[in-house]
Amino acid sequence: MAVHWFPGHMHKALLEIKQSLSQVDVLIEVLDARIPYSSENPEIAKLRGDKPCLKILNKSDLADPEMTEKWQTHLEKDAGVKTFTNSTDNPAKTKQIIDMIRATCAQKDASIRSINAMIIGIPNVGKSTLINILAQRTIAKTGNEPAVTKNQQRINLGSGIVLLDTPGVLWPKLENPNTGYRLAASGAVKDTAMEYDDVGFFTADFLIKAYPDLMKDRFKLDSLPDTELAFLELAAAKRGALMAGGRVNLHKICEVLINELRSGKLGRITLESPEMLIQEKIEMAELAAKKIADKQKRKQKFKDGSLTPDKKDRKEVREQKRAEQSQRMKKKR
Ligand SMILES: Nc1nc2c(ncn2[C@@H]2O[C@H](COP(=O)(O)OP(=O)(O)OP(=O)(O)O)[C@@H](O)[C@H]2O)c(=O)[nH]1
Ligand SMILES: [Mg+2]
Repeated sequence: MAVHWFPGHMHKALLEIKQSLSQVDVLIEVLDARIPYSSENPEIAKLRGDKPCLKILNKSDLADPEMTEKWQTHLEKDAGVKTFTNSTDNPAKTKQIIDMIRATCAQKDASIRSINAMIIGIPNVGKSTLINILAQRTIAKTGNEPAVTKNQQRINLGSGIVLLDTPGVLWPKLENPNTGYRLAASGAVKDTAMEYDDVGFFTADFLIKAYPDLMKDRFKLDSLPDTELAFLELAAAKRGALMAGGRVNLHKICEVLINELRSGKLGRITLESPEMLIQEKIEMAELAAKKIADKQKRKQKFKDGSLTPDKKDRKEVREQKRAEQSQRMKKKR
């Protein structure tokens, strides 16, 4: 199953973000530091043009610090992009964002006096929490579930900066299925729009390969098995996630794994690296090229008149029926 969640309110919110973009001096894209690529909105990337963009790697307290550094270097290769790591445990550092907003705008146009900054990002990434820290008061509603903010909200920070809080949005088509799983694992997708088991298997497969020591520690295992299924079975036995008769409750252990990942109990984990993404992009491009080639082949066959076996069968049946019909007509005459 590929994760898909794009309800009506998100469609509307994405449209409104696109409409407001022209009045915005600087775009603040709040990314999840655990999934900096999967949490980046490709629709906005297409529309941003040369508008300055500050990418906040948020929830960095939950991410692998070494990977966060790698991601910063990778993201800043893009012209006009600056990055900043942020988490709620250091509000004094968070306030540096205000200076960065000013500096970013001054670089582009020194004449800008009043700055409009729009905050965008996937659901549940911490946009409203960030705004409350910058505004030094609880002005935006927050909550540990996706889709808390439903409408745009303007917040005047004083000293010439106006922030626009926006509802968390995903995008209509997740080209890379792994992106869907990572978004779901991080908590950006509503529970009812994902299967815990699918996301749990995907996550377990990644974790036993990328963070084996953290998994051994957390589930008190001497060694790790090779497959995600065997790992989940062992973890379930350790946590008592069993059904009547002692059978393993895979659904339960998948829920445990995802919840502990989201809350940081498994340790500081990043679910993707720049290298993985480069590789996945190549694979997706190959797949897309194959699809186009297959389609062209089908079109060519249609032009040549060479029919597929399936179509041939149907043609024969049609011709047989026509012959029978014609026989019946002849008999009537
Ligand atoms: N560990 C950790 N949790 C955070 C951080 N920032 C925000 N959160 C938590 O993430 C959850 C979501 O925060 P919100 O600010 O409501 O997120 P949002 O992006 O506005 O979400 P929507 O309005 O639903 O799109 C809350 O439970 C916050 O406490 C952070 O830096 N670290
Ligand atoms: Mg919000």
